[in-house]
This record gives sequence, structure tokens and C-alpha cells, in this order.
Amino acid sequence: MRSPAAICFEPNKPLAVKEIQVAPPGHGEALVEIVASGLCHTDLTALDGVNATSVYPLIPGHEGAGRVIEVGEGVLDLKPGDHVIPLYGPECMHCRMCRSGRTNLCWTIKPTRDKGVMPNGTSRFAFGADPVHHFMGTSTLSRYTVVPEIALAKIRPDAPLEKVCLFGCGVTTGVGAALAEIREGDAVAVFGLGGIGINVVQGARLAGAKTVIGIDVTDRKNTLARAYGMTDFVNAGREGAKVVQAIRDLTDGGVDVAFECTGIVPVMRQAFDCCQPAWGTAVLLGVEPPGAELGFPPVGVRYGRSIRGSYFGGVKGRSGLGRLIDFYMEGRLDLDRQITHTLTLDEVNRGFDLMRAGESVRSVVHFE
Ligand code: CXF
Ligand code: ZN
Repeated sequence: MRSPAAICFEPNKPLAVKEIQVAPPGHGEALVEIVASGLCHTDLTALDGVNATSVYPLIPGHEGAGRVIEVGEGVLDLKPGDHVIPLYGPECMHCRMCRSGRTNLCWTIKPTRDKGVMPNGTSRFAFGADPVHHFMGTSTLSRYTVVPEIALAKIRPDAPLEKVCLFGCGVTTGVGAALAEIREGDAVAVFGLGGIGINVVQGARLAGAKTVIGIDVTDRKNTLARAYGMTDFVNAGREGAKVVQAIRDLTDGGVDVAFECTGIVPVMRQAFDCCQPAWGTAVLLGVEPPGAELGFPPVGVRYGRSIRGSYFGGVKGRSGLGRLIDFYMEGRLDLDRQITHTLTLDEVNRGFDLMRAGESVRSVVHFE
């Protein structure tokens, strides 16, 4: 079928909104009509040519929500009309990782996903005679996309798709990590108050954190962060090298959990250093530049600090996302205040310009 889509033909060029051809879903796949898709920094890395799993031309987008239109052979748990959120991290429920009970990672289709194709090795998208690649296995900046069943979370039908698309990445990554790592009464630090950090802040409130310290280089996100539960703010631009000391002073020696949401390696070190020496945990969420390494003195770990990471908030996409969406439907999580811009697909480049300029928290492309 024909579909409008945003195509990145090559890095560092504006996206081209074109009509593409979408092939029917293959074995184990579903054709999904996307209703809305949020724009995330990981899409920007593909547009800028600094994402290792991007094969061009590609259709970006990995924070979408929509409806199943058609299912391929062998699809067991989805039918036309189901509301779904595409998952860049699938959940096959059968592999060693899925069965381990220790991780939400599932690498069943990672080799083909990272090459921009479906599990059988081919793409479902074409522009004229030429194939166009999938991105992160989701490509939600196409009105119609094809996604393997194991990478589709079926969600409750009453959840508004133009809002809950944010559970496809930012909200789940931030809120999930906060719920997994924070205990009631904890003091936490959140480095970077962008699309991820802001959701760590509201997740920290949900988890019962007592002190939530936000750290950013601008005051611009303060109103939103305070509304989401931030209790203290440290301006890293003004404090410079004194950021860690400022956090220690606010918390009687260090936070219980520090979340790094910028991907800047020296900030990761600050997150580690501001943790309580005997038990504090630094949780890395931000993605570092390719090849980066992080150093820290071993004594910091020997005394009891830990350093961990989290992917998609530690949430298993198909079996765990429903719980978070229920929190939203019960009014315990906010999406409206972080959606700073809504755009049509034709305005998608403006959305990425706003992101580059730091003017948006989340822009959401509406297809209808
Ligand atoms: C990212 C996090 C790092 C790996 C790829 C996906 N999440 C969303 O943007
Ligand atoms: Zn993302």
C-alpha cells in the first residue's frame, strides 16, 4: 500500500516527506497504521550520521503508537484493530534472555534490526524501485509500518494513542528506571532534564523519593521539572566543577541513586562521584559518543558504590508496558506537560530543529 513517510536518504540532509510503497506483513509480522510518533534524540543521531545501526536510506521514528491493520502468517496474539506500541527492544518470551528473569533485553531479532531489515533479511519499504531501510525495527515516521509481532506491545484500547506514543521510548526509559532503582525516602540526582530526565523526575515522585535534585546547564526546564516533583535544582553551568559538592551538601554526603541522562562522559563521572560512598548507585541512561570510555577510582566501587545501566527503563515491552500505561490512565503520570509541540508529518524537520535548539521537550507528529 501507499504511505506518506519521512525518509532520511543520507545523513546531514533534511528529511524528505515522500510517498512510499509498503509491502504486506510477512511471516510473524504486522502492518501498523501509526497515529502519532514522538521525536527522540536517538532519531537525531541517525539523521546526523552518528548512529551505528543506521543503514541509509531509512525511515526514522521509534516512539509511535497505532493500530494493527493486517497480520502476516503465524501471528498469534494480534488482530486487526488492536492498539499497539512498536518496540525497538522486542520480547520474544522464549530466548535465554527473556526466560532469565534478569533482564528486559531480548536479542532475538537484533542482527537484522541493526541492519535495517525485517527478520527474513528484506525491507518492507520501497521508494520507487529502491528499497528503504527500517530504523530500530520500528520506523514510526511512516503512516504505515511493518513490525514483527514480538516487537509490538498490545495496549488497552482506551489509552489515547497521540499521547501514549511517548511510552515507546522517553517515558518508559525514565519512569521505568526510576521505579526499578529508587526506594521510598531516597535522595536522588537527575543529570539532564530533557525527555528522559524529566521522566526520571516524575518516576522518582511515584517511587516515593524524598529529595529529587535536578542538574542542568539551563534553567529553562525548571518549571516543568518542579511540576513533576523536583525539589532542588543545581545549575551545572553556574556551579561548574562544584556540582558534586553542591549535591553532597544537599544530601548529607551523597545521593542514594544518581541518574545520568545526558550521555556526556564527564557527567557520568559526576553522577558516580555524587553517590553516597557506601551504597549509592549511578544509573547510566544517556548514550555516549561512539568509542567513549569512562574512568573512576576503583576504591569508589570497593567501598560499595555501584554503576549500572538501564535499557528502556528495564521494562519488558510486551508484558510490562501495560502497568505503566495504567499509571498514566489513573492520573499518576503526566504526558501533556512534556508534549511541548505537536506537528504534522510535513513539519517533521522543524521538530528536529526545535530539538537541536533545546526548545522542545517532546514534539509529537500527528498523522490524523
Ligand atoms: C535508546 C537507548 C540506547 C540504545 C538505543 C535506544 N533509546 C531510545 O532512544
Ligand atoms: Zn528514543
